Amino acid sequence: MNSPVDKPESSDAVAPHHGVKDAPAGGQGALTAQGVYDAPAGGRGAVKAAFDAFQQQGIPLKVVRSFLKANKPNGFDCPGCAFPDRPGSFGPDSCEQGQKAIAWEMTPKRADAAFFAQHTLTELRRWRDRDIEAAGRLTEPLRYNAETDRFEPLPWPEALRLAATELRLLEPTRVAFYASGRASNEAAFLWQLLARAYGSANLPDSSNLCHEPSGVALKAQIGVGKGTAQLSDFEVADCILVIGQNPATNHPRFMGTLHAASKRGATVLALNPLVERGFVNFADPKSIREMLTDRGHQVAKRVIPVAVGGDQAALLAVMKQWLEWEEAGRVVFDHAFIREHTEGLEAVLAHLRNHQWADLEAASGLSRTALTELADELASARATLVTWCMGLTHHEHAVATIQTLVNLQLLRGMIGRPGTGVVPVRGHSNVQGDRTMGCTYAVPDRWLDNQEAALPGLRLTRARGLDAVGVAQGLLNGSVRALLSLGGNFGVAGADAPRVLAGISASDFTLHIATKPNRTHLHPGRTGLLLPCLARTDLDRAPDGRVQVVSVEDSMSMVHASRGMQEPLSPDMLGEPALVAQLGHALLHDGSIPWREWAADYARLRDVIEQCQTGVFDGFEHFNLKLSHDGGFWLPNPAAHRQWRTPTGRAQLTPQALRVNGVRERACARLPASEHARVLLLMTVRSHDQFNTTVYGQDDRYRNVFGTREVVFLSPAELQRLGLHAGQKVDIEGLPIDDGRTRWLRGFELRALDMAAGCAAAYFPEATPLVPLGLVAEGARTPAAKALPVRLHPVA
Ligand SMILES: Nc1nc2c(c(=O)[nH]1)N[C@H]1C(S)=C(S)[C@@H](COP(=O)(O)OP(=O)(O)OC[C@H]3O[C@@H](n4cnc5c(=O)[nH]c(N)nc54)[C@H](O)[C@@H]3O)O[C@H]1N2
Ligand SMILES: Nc1nc2c(c(=O)[nH]1)N[C@H]1C(S)=C(S)[C@@H](COP(=O)(O)OP(=O)(O)OC[C@H]3O[C@@H](n4cnc5c(=O)[nH]c(N)nc54)[C@H](O)[C@@H]3O)O[C@H]1N2
Ligand SMILES: [Mo]
Repeated sequence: MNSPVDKPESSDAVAPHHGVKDAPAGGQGALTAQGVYDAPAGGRGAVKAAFDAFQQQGIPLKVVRSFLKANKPNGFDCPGCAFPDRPGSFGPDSCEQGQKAIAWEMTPKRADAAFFAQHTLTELRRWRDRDIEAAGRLTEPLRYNAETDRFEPLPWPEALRLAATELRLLEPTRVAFYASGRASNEAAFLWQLLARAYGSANLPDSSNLCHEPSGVALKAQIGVGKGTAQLSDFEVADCILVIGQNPATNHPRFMGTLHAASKRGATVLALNPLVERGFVNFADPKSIREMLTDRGHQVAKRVIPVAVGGDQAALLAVMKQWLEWEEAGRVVFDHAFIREHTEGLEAVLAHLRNHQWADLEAASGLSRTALTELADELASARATLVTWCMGLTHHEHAVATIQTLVNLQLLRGMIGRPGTGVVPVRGHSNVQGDRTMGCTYAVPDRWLDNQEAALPGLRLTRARGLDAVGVAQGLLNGSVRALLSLGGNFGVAGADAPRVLAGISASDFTLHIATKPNRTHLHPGRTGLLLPCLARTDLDRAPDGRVQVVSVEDSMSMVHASRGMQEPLSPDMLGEPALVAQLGHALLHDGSIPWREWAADYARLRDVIEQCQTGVFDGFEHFNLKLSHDGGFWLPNPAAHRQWRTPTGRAQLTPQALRVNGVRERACARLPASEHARVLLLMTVRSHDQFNTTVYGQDDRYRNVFGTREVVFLSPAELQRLGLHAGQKVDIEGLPIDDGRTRWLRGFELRALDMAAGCAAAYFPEATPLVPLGLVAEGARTPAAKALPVRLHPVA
């Protein structure tokens, strides 16, 4: 028996890497004498940081030419974000962040049997997340040995046999198959087929933790849960509203698009509690002049410092203002569009009339003047595009906010013509494709029928499975007995990390398919397997030596091929589709599924995927042929053509009540009134040196943080109001809300940052122990990790 819990479960959840510090490193040529990074976002600093990343991994510069291939025809899809490629662009169409992801993946370092022979899991669990992953690539199958407390190598056939044996002993409905959004379409298709043919529909995915509310909101209103615009729309929009998103760090290629838009005179507006540097000062690494001068450009005309969770109020205020103007004779709405394409107008207007300006101002944290200015800016635009990311989805009222946003676009006919649209900017490079491949806990019957028709003899479970929160809860209460994962870091990426990790350790079986070790892997179940796979940059060869190609779908529904280029570090690293197929063959070989033929030739698998997509997602006809086209092909989005696949065939204007941060009220209800003013809403955000739970370094240069991640940001005014000062150490008390549990992070350092009142920010994943498992977006169950009620206590 392995110890189910590292640390006794207590209210004192402290980040395991607590207190360790790195020296500042990388990308900070522009530090002033006061240690302030005052260069623009992007620019020379970005180029330097990218090269540093390769150097730190010990990757020779000649390999760096490889990134010239990222996001190019015949190359690999960048393993970073899901922002689309610039077709026909010259030079590397990858960014600092993409290059960090590539360098991190192409590293020659190995977390092999020799590495694991040196370190027990008990020891490794004390390492920081960064150091665990920095050990290098997994190169051989490993099994946990509880007696030695180590991962030890075993041959592939044994690993597969063991997995099959364990799974046969378990009740399928108690087994979960998690997928992170990096898997290719082919691997994702096989993953969901494996799970459902085995009898489990428990297919949680990283989307559950990410853009689930966007999909839910869009599907209900416009009939499709995906964004409606393409990259070309950004070239003709005259207004781009970016909400709850930090593209300079998380989608730098989008920054280039915004930069170009603002240079040609389009208005870029950012709605964000944090004045992110990219919006106010950004130099495009592709602009020779800006690189020579290292001078940036103000990309956003305005950063509107909305209160955390106050976006819906701000959007309602805009529409209320529009309505008042309409009633006074200024035409703002697109009446023809509303008549022809939508329903629900009257109810929406009735709600708008009822909202009180004072309530909207208070909830949005914005003055009437700021709200009116925003309303005017949007009312004057001819073509408005709206994009958003986690600042909208990680809230209890995320779905309501996004639906309010869709209402706003519908009122002015801003969906389905050039330069307009609603665009949830996805996170992982293939998170959208994984969903298209049915890798989720609930799918249309047609999808299942098609698979059974394509594969005679096959029977798939028809159940609706558990989502990510459901699986985490199941691991805590013991009803979920096994966790299998295709990438990701389930125990750390979800809520309540320390408790969920303990739940994973207490399970019967864990199997992780991964490129690098991470904290979740260090919590094996009674039987624990860790299986190495190839990454995007690696050459994936079929048994006959041919190079295999996989496919991915970006955030704007372009499907294209990805072909690795680096010789794998070890022959024991398998392509993800081949690995999942081998697992399928070991577990289910009744002949209905030609697992091994597919493993040997992904093109044959794509022919079946094409068949299965009939009547599910349009655009997969001649899949293999279209994949060979440069740049791939677009999956048509009916809403982009003003076809609404809703039950009535019309786009839905849905009335929205004003939603305030209920979580703050619930936390305050347990405190004396005198304490209410001390309650802040903490958002967990990404630094510039990480990809989700993969932490590349300890710097966040745009926010002037070097050598640490254990910081809490507050506005200078809030610091003063609370009698605190920058540099001071505090304990963060995550206030009990629904489960009565207090959560703590100890010894974080206060930092001042230009941001809205009433909120604080700390980094994900360090702050994940503060996220209560039950605190989720209504209707989508995404952890509400951007509004955690906290109090700060100075450390003596
Ligand atoms: N380099 C790099 N690229 C990435 C990732 C990465 O970690 N590193 N992660 C990928 C993934 S999976 C995703 S989902 C995306 C994430 O991309 P983002 O959503 O940009 O990432 P976050 O850091 O979570 O940033 C959230 C932003 O929302 C703002 N915000 C927080 N609360 C609110 C609010 O209530 N209202 C508004 N209007 N804004 C708010 C924060 O100030 C911050 O600017 O990036 C993807 N790309
Ligand atoms: N508090 C808080 N929590 C959050 C968020 C937040 O903003 N705040 N953001 C949420 C969001 S938006 C997301 S998307 C999730 C992310 O959640 P996950 O997707 O579960 O986490 P990642 O950190 O992206 O996973 C990294 C691991 O994936 C593995 N990996 C990397 N590349 C590959 C590959 O090509 N193949 C395979 N098989 N494995 C690979 C490596 O082992 C690496 O350690 O986290 C969520 N959690
Ligand atoms: Mo994400």
